[in-house]
Amino acid sequence: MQFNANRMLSTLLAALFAVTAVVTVTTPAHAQTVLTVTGPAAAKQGATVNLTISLSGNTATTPAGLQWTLVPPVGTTAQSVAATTAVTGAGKVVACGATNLLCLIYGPNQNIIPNGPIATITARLPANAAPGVTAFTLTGLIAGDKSGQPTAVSSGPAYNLTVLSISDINGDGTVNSADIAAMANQVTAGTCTDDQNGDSQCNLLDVLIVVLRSLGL
Ligand SMILES: [Ca+2]
Ligand SMILES: [Ca+2]
Repeated sequence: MQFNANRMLSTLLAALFAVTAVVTVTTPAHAQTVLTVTGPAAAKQGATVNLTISLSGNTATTPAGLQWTLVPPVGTTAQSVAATTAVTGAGKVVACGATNLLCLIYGPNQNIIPNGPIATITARLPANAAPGVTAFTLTGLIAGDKSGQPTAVSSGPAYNLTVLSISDINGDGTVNSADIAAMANQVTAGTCTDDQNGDSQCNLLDVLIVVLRSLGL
């Protein structure tokens, strides 16, 4: 009986090893080029946000160049675009359209674009952006290898930004008496980080605007 049990155990282990070996052999080993956009979890209406475009899955031969279009919430304007040092170190430059954020990374060489952050885009949210969750997406992706041939590229997980009301002084997602007090404190303390009406100063009028927003008006 003991012999049979040991034999059965040996047989099971052998079968498990065989299955593991098959799985190991048949698992695809190819990498896929993936572009991802990330940024802060939350920002206030009218705020400037820094967005990072990152690459993963490069290989020894691709990508040598990339193209994408960043589609931000309506009304968002791009302030600047910069390649990371990893990209400039590979002899590449980044260029984007002024209005449509169609961007290219290319260079006079066959160097491969490295994994990790590849470009930083600074954008300003519209002052009237609707509070809540809004998405930035990457579309129109094109990748080319060092011979100029197209290669597979896809976009990573969606980047969702929570837009906060400009009157949500403490950034907790609601506008209430705490924000009124915080705005009043900025006036009396002479600090002014949350100017409500765009006149570059904080005074009674800014407090009254926060009061109205707290009332849902
Ligand atoms: Ca608040
Ligand atoms: Ca003001």
